[in-house]
Formats: sequence, C-alpha cells, structure tokens
Amino acid sequence: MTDRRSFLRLAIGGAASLVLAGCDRISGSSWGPKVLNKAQGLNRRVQALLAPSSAMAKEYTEADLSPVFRSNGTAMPTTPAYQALLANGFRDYRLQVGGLVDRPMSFSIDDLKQIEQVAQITRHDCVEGWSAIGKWHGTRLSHVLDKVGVQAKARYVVFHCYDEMDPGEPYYESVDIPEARHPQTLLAWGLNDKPLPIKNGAPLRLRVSRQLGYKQAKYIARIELVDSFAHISGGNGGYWEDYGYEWYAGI
Ligand SMILES: Nc1nc2c(c(=O)[nH]1)N[C@H]1C(S)=C(S)[C@@H](COP(=O)(O)O)O[C@H]1N2
Ligand SMILES: [Mo]
Repeated sequence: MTDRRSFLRLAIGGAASLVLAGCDRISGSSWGPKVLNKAQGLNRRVQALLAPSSAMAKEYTEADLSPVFRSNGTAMPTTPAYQALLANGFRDYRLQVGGLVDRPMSFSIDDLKQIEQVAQITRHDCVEGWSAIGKWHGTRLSHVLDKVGVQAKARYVVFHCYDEMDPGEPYYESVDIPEARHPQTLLAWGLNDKPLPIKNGAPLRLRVSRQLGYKQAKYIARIELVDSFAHISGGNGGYWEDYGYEWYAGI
C-alpha cells in the first residue's frame, strides 16, 4: 500500500505544487480555489477508488517520534473565552456536544479520560510541506458519540474552535459519520506523554489520522451533529475549505 501514496502524489502533484503556500491565505485569492477544486475533484475520485472507509492510517513506534512537534496556524487563541479558560488551567473546560443528538452533554477532560484513554503514534502531514510524528493520547470520538446518541438523520460532525482567524471568524472543521466513528479518530488531550501543549491545541483537539493537517481541529469548544453544513460559515465544512481546500483531505 505504500504505492498508494506515491500514486496519489502523482495524481495531485500538479495541484500541490500550485498551492505550496498551503495553509497561507494565498489560497483565498481569486485563482486559488478554482485551481484547487479542479485538481481535487480528481483526488477525491482517486481516493474513493483506493481507500475503503475502514482503511487504517499507518502507526509508528516511539523510535520514530519527531523530536519537536511543531505548531502551525494558531498557536495561542486570543479570544476572551479561551483566555479565561487558560487563566484557570483549563479546569473549567467542558466540551459541549449537541445538535442532532438524543442527549446533549458536556464533558470535562477528566470525563473523557474516564471514558477511555488510548494512544496512537501517527504522522501529521501539512499541505505546507512538513510532517511530524507524534504520540497522541485521547478518547475515541465514537465512544463520545455513543454517550450522546447520534440521531439517524445526522451526517456530519462539526468541530467549532476557540480561535478566530479573523474577528468573528472561528476556525472550524467537519468529518462525516464513518470518519468520526473510525477507530483512529480521537479527541486528543495529550501529546508525547504530556498534556496537550497550547501550541498544539490544548485542552482538546481532533486527530483524524487518515487526513491532512488542516482537518485536525485544535482548541475544540463545541461539537455539533448536523445533516448539512451549508448554514455554517462559508458552507464548505471547514475554515480552509471555505478558501477552496478539499473537504475530504485523504493522505
Ligand atoms: N483551531 C485550529 N485548528 C487548526 C489550525 C488552526 O489554525 N486553528 N491549523 C490547522 C493546520 S493547517 C495544521 S497543519 C494543524 C497544525 O497542528 P499543530 O499546530 O499541532 O502542528 O492544525 C490544524 N488545526
Ligand atoms: Mo496545515
């Protein structure tokens, strides 16, 4: 299966070289989204052929860990809500889970740890052209979804974040229900045997290890189950998706 990655590189290489600026705002320029969307339609078709929904991301060993897990995008949210939580060492943090669920609930980090504690060593690939291998500690999202009871009409899980990229424009992301229920999809509260650093998304971030860096929402405030994300922000299911990035960002 290592061939799959090189094949994908070939398939999307042309587009990737045009967007080396990656997570920079250049993708919001007028030519950016158009070029991206065209090539990424191809990416999606290739993915659909090659990647069954049960496929697993490669897991690594402790020996493979990157000495430093760099930060990208927001490294310190400046919103008052986040700053207030930070001032109290995140003790007042509660993950809110609502939308199309039977029992809207909130969870402290300890509540999540009580549900389960798993670890996963996987590689993070950012479209800007860097990768890092980290050991993530967290709670599988599927277990949290079971607690709240996902309604049959729910199709996506949306992650609303504390950081604003522009005033009033919070980072957000989404995955579909199969991705949310995948065994490697974690709500991560730890990195490399320590609490999650602020620069990497404290107190809670998403790990969807089969997808690219921008899907890995940091600083999660709230999770919302929806049947469509058309009404959220730009309507494309994520902050970068609203600037033309592909919604399914398979690696
Ligand atoms: N809330 C939030 N999540 C985010 C971002 C961000 O700016 N804000 N950047 C994304 C991008 S582009 C990448 S590559 C990763 C970076 O994660 P890291 O800071 O742990 O390296 O987070 C993703 N999730
Ligand atoms: Mo990224």
